[in-house]
Amino acid sequence: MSNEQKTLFSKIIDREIPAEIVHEDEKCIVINDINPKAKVHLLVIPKKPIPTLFDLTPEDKDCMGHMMLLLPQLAQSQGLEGFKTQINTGVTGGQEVFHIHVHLMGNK
Ligand code: DGP
Repeated sequence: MSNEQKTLFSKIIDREIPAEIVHEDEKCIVINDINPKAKVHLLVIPKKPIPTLFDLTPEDKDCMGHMMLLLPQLAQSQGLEGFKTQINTGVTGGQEVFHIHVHLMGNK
């Protein structure tokens, strides 16, 4: 993939753009949102650059399940007793970066 075609989040995954990385494993990366809407505002991002939830295929089940299981672990490691999640989907769904990401937001 050429650099112009890469998503912002793929550039962060490839360390071409800096970000505060909270967690990384073989399937996903977790960063602090640059414009936090809560005391803790993380973005959980699959390494595969899937544009939106509409583009998911059965082969993505494992990765998406992995990200769901990671959410409560991340929240606990951030000292949160509760949290909100959000996945904006499509322009009319408020999505700005077309590489799936789960917002994890919480206040202590
Ligand atoms: P969404 O609207 O769901 O596509 O959210 C995109 C989020 O990405 C938004 O909350 C701000 C965040 N964001 C945008 N650019 C950057 C960046 O360069 N670094 C980081 N860490 N977050 C970013």
